[in-house]
Amino acid sequence: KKIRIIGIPMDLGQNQRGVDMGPSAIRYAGLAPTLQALGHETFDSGDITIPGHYSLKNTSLEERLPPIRQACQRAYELGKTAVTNGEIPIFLGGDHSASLGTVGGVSHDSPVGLIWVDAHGDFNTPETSASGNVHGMPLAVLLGKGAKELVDVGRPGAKMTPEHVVVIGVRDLDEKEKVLLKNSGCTVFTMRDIDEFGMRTILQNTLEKFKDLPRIHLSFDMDVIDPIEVPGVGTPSHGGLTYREAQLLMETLADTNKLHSVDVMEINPILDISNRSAQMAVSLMASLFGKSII
Ligand code: DIR
Ligand code: MN
Ligand code: MN
Ligand code: MN
Repeated sequence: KKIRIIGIPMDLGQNQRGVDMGPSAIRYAGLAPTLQALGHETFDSGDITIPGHYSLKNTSLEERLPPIRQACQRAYELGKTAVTNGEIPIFLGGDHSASLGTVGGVSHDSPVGLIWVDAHGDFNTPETSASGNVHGMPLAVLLGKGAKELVDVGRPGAKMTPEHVVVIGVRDLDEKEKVLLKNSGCTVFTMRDIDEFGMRTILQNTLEKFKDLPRIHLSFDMDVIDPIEVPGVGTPSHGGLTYREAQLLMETLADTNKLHSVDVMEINPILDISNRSAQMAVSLMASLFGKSII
């Protein structure tokens, strides 16, 4: 396969420094050579320029919206170009706000099934958000809710319908966000569901839901994995996926041959231990792109 690597060193969607180094950390952990060893061709577009980056600290949501919008617009365009050229883009975050651009771009001409794997719902709007951080909002934006300048990135209006969205691994929702997500029409598999039914059943249900969709976009927030295994994230949340559960998700998606595009988000090497989280991300990508144990 032809794989397009696109770095999005976005850090304006939250308040911790260092998540902009996520793309470098994942490259340093050997993403491209690992994929090449599996027989794929890789192309690296480098990093998107994030306007206002480094200079917009401690500013309001209003001030951050224009630069976030601009960066997401660029992510949209690069995603659109990659899939038009028959490449599978891997977007490297950066905070998760960038995905409001990537998902729109890769679904520009036909719908994708979106699997949002995250400790959080990312379903806040400026009205419900306690933090004001855009990385807590991108899934709502993709469904057309929230700041209009974000909803209209790439093309006007919602990019996803709720029937095409499955959320996996949530365990940390804000109170008002909980109501929005519950009433959104998206399918949500919480950590409790994973505990009760197991990752295999959750994935079977997800793929059954997407059986008529030929393409899947995986938006993977690394904070879905337990912080014992992935400490390098800005908003760690206890009680997360094990490494093996995350691997099973990747292996199962690889078997479908439907992978269209992927986001690997929220790695912050400043908060990490010896780049472990990026190494984890690379080994997950290896499984997603076909590495099998035997
Ligand atoms: C929280 C945290 N719900 C917020 N969200 C995070 O700021 O809206 N998303 N960390 O990944
Ligand atoms: Mn997220
Ligand atoms: Mn998260
Ligand atoms: Mn986040």
